[in-house]
Amino acid sequence: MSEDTIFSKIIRGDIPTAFVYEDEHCVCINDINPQAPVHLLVIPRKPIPRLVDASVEDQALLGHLMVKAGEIARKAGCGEAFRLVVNNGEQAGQTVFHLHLHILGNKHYSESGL
Ligand code: D5M
Repeated sequence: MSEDTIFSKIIRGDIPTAFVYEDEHCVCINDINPQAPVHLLVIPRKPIPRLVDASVEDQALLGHLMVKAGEIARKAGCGEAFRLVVNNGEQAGQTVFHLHLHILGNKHYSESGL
């Protein structure tokens, strides 16, 4: 679980990628392999590998990501219907070991799917 993931390279600008949103704590990009009409990734600049690696020191940052996810979803036109997903660990489907929130918007889910 190296710190230098593809997301760190995107954040540093090594891989040119359009930011849908950015501030001093996080960036938001379009997912390269969208699973919903709106599929955005909210990524903290701090390279926390997985959610379970976050500590109490990251509490404010995690709250910031959630608040920004809501704002970004509204601006992307899916404020009324989106899921926020965090995959934690390989068995849960995590492929990039730099914490990120998936915003999955405007997809009709007929049931919880959990
Ligand atoms: O989600 C990792 C997500 O990251 C997955 O949905 C593809 C996306 N991804 C991977 N590389 C890129 C680039 N270069 N741009 C945009 N999106 C990307 P996980 O929860 O780890 O499975």
